[in-house]
Amino acid sequence: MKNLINIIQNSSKVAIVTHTSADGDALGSSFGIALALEGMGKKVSVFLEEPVPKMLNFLPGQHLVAEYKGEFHDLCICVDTSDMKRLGERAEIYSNAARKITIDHHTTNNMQADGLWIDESAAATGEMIYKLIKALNVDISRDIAINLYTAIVTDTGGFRYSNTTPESHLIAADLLSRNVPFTDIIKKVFDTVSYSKMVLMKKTLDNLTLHFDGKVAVSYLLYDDIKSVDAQTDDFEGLVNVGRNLEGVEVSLFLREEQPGVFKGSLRANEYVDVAQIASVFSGGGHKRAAGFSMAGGLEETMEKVLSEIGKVL
Ligand SMILES: [Mn+2]
Repeated sequence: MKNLINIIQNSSKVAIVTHTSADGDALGSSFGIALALEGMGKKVSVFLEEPVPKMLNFLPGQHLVAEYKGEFHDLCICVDTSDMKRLGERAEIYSNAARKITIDHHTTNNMQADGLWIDESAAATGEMIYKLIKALNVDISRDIAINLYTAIVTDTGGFRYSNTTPESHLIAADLLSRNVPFTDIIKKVFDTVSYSKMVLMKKTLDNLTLHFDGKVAVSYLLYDDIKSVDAQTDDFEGLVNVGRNLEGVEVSLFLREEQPGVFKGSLRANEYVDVAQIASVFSGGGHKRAAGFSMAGGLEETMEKVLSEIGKVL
């Protein structure tokens, strides 16, 4: 922390970067630290690969988003990112800066930095940014609090995931005391659904079937269904959980026809089935309870093949 503070205090032109497809923690951490540094009188720019997603467009600090034109920065701070590859086009901003700081909570981080702070026990990078801002002796404004609260609430799934700690709640409590509109934030990041996603959810429910005495749920979306609503990638997020959350289900399989005749499969297990092992049969991979694969073939054929592998494990 002393090292980080020293580097920050001796810098004046600071770039902030985070991973591609930036989520609530990535953006909340970026704008949180950016606003704090702006408050310290530094020239701060946040560089993003994509526009801020609609779901997160309420985050304060977006006036600091800039377009990189090859200018020099005496410091680049990279947040919530474990690997240079995840910086996409902006890797050069980080490599070209005179000094570099990386702040992250991923278990495997291989970034090079003058100031490297990795804390795997942090539920969100936002928790680390909170501690850093406190250590910098900068007042946590309402705008900073909105960013850090969003970072923590999204990475903990609304304090539901097992990464949530007593400290997550203590930090969130302090942030809430700064008049954070938490009901609005939670509604925006968890409950609000785009029309195209709602249509896809309806189709996913319509197509849901149960197998193996209700232990396995399968659903799918065909290429034409997806084309008909002009779906965005994040519209598919969580659709595999429709089946997974059904009482009695152990394994949920969700197939979406990415290209005609090519299915992207998502597998989720609740308690005991190792779905990574099942995915590996089809050259896929992932974690024990969450895995994926890609397979060419017709719908019936693909479903049968995967069901037969699930049956073996059950
Ligand atoms: Mn994170």
